[in-house]
Amino acid sequence: MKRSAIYRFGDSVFDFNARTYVMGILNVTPDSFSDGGRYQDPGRAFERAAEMADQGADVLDIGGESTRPGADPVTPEEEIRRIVPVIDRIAHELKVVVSVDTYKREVARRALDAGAVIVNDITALSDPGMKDVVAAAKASLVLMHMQGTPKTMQMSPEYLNVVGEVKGFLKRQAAVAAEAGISQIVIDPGIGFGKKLDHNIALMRHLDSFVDLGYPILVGPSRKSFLGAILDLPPEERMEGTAAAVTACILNGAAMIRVHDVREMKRVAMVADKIRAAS
Ligand code: HH2
Repeated sequence: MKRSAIYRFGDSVFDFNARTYVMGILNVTPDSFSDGGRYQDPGRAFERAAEMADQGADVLDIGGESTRPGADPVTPEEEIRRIVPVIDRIAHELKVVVSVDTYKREVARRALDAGAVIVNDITALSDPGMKDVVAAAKASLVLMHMQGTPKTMQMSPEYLNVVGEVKGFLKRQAAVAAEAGISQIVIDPGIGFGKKLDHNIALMRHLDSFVDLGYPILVGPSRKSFLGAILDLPPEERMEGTAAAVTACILNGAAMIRVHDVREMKRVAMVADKIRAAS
């Protein structure tokens, strides 16, 4: 079924047929794999948010718990303490759509009250109360695929058919979300979440096979370890690799990219969009 490619996030209209949208990453955490520890202070987090908005971010995704491989979970109270003041200020002072990166219903509820309009759930509704929180707030939902949990997901991820299994999972979870009354759903294959190098590559190479589910596709390859595995470089030197992955994903149907390097990836997306649109 072909669904509308036009989504409304608060006052902002996103036409996913027209271009690829950029989601900037803001981790208000001590331990995220790339920007951990840099934006724990709410003032610095806001400055970084303003900088990304200025660089052309359409959405800012605010997270308060690292989900890098091996990370320990934090309590909802701690996550709320980290992110709610930052979300509140960004939502009131910047002209950007705010997304909250959480899989916990209490955190989502507080973030939505503070001005977030998208819940980015990396567990695609593992918390059974999440769908009702999102539906009640008339918010939008990102459903991401992960095999296992961040603590254990990279130990030995296995698939018989990674593209088919991830697609089937996202289709089922999108149906659950739609049934709960959530009308704006975005799907994400979850690059790096319980996936080996070849799994990540297959998902990006065959991203076009998710298009017929009818939902905008988000991908988050930014600075991830599959790039480190290919290039043998640390996270801060993976920008060119990120650009290559972003381009491939856009040509294969991505509607939104989740990135650290907003200014650079916005430029990459503009060029990739031109090539995608050409006849
Ligand atoms: N990746 C990360 C976190 N959230 N959400 C979606 N929808 N897609 C992703 O690929 C994704 C995500 C991991 O990256 P990051 O936020 O940079 O690091 P950390 O989890 O260490 O905070």
